[in-house]
Amino acid sequence: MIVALFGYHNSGKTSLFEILAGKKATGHHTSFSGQKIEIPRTTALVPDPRLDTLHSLYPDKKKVQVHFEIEDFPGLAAGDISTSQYLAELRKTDALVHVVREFRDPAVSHPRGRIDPVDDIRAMSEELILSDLILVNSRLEKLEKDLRKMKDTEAVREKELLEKLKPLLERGQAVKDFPLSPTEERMLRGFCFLSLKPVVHAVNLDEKNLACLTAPDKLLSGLSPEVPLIAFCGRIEKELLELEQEERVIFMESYGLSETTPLRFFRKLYDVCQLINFYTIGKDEVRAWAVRKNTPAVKAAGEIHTDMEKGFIRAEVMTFEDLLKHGSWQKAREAGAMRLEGRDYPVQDGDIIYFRFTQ
Ligand SMILES: Nc1nc2c(ncn2[C@@H]2O[C@H](COP(=O)(O)OP(=O)(O)O)[C@@H](O)[C@H]2O)c(=O)[nH]1
Ligand SMILES: [Mg+2]
Repeated sequence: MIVALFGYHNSGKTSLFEILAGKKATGHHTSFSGQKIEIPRTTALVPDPRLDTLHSLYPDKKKVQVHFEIEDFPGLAAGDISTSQYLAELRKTDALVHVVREFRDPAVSHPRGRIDPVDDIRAMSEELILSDLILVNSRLEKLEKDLRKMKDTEAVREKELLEKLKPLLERGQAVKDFPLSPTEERMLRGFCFLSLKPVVHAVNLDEKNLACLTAPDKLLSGLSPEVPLIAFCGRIEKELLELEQEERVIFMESYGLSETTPLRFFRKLYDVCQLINFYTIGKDEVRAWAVRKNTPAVKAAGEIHTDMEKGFIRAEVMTFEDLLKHGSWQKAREAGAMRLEGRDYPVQDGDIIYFRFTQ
């Protein structure tokens, strides 16, 4: 899964990139000039207290966390986003993280000339919708031209769907607010609409507002409570990267912060992308896997290996809580905590699964 950090210049994208990677970026170069675009990428491990607990029960095995690819997009000036090359890159990603500046520092300029995170969120959301409207308009023009030359029922259907979508975008609504049937969703998939992608707004707080790290909505009055937010403090947290992990935790606790930014960040991202984790205890490793909510067991098996999906027999499942209560898979199984589930079983968050399959 690829996650884009994007937003205006100097909002703190590179700072957040480093915080999520857990280290300073070296040889980091984000640039955007004309048609050439450079987007550094890093692999970020998803912090997972449940996996840590499981691993503590099997300390001889390797611990394997879920990882995401994080991309540090070049900064935007106001109105910049409609440049096609930038958009094309953004469309390739799976989730968007809009980095929003709340910190005040006269030495760091803001492309919109003032610090107003609520207005930045509104403006950027509008830009995403606008970019989709431009896409719809140019596709409609092409379809109309083609249909004048030749009859094509597929093209007619696509045109009808886009014509329904267009007024919605013109009114400033996102594609994700438009209820789509599975067929319609398939028809639109190729467009990679930006306003259909999951979005989290990551607010880069001023040092003096650190107390709002877990409740940034208090600082952003007038914003709908449904807008997904997380907060971080680029300046302080970047300094913490110089410290060892344990010292970092002590420092954060001294500010009354029990949860790190990566932990809060990925929790919110999971929520917005509708992801859950299941776990496997293999011969050599204890491992976390991310899947969409309601993924059937057979597809979850396919995440591990295509052979497991093809030869799926059944899933042996227990909850994380049951395993923890009994101390090991074997003991929990003996106590009757293990269930047998078929291919359509919707995997639940925290399930520990052993897949039976034929090769
Ligand atoms: N005062 C203050 N400055 C910050 C904070 N976060 C980032 N900066 C500064 O703002 C500038 C831009 O940060 P950077 O992460 O490179 O932003 P980017 O342009 O979005 O990648 C740098 O000089 C940072 O040191 C913050 O929380 N407080
Ligand atoms: Mg940067």
